[in-house]
Amino acid sequence: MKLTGRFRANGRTDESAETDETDEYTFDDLAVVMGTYNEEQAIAQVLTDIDEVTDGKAEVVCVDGSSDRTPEIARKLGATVIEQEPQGYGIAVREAVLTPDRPIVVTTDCDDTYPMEQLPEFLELINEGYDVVSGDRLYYGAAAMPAFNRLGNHLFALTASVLMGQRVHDTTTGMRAYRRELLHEIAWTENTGLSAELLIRPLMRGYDVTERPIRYDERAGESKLDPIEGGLAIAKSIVKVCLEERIR
Ligand SMILES: Nc1nc2c(ncn2[C@@H]2O[C@H](COP(=O)(O)OP(=O)(O)O)[C@@H](O)[C@H]2O)c(=O)[nH]1
Ligand SMILES: [Mg+2]
Repeated sequence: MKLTGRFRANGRTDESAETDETDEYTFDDLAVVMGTYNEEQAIAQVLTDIDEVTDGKAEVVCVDGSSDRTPEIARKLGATVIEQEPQGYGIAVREAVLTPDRPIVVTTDCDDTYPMEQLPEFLELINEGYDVVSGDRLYYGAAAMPAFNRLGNHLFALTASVLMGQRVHDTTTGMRAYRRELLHEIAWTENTGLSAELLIRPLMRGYDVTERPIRYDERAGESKLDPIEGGLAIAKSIVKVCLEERIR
């Protein structure tokens, strides 16, 4: 486990920053978490990919609201499954990110769209000192994303950038790595807009956040988010969270 930490942008230094400790986080320190809602077409592939890439070392947590075989498949493949009535993306993902005891928490969707093969790169960036590493799907064009969603995601990122005064490129990505401690230091309020909130609050509080390009694949199974209703909720969350952080 890594004990070192560089000077933190929010003004704190990790306790052992002055020691010569050079150990780094490994996959044994990593938990991959997700909300799962009727994802039986995708879950086996997603969990197998995580297992292969991390040599079976990452802990996997699924917060599940399914009525299909998703939780059964997840348990069979070694994941911890927390059952929860389906109440929306953010209610599930908030529970998921707060569950692991491991120091690094990575989120993903359970739809086979996110590149688990980039987990080593995300871990490496945390080891370099970042608090949050955020996957930017729009960098490579996100051709697999419906055009309406792609346009919406560009607009969300632009709006958030203007309101924050810092350029971000993908505010609604499902794939990020976080230091566990920051997930517990901040109070999370959003549901559909949680993904944006998980980027905006750390950024506006001075944590070290970086975006990295990721590939984005065709989804296996149906999307659980309505593009119009969900898009409006996300836009509202972005404005609300940015304003709250400004006056904090
Ligand atoms: N447990 C739970 N998971 C959810 C809920 N809504 C969405 N999810 C999961 O959250 C992730 C993101 O949803 P997804 O349909 O991929 O959204 P999209 O990427 O915008 O199309 C997926 O893994 C879903 O299964 C919910 O109400 N409860
Ligand atoms: Mg998805």
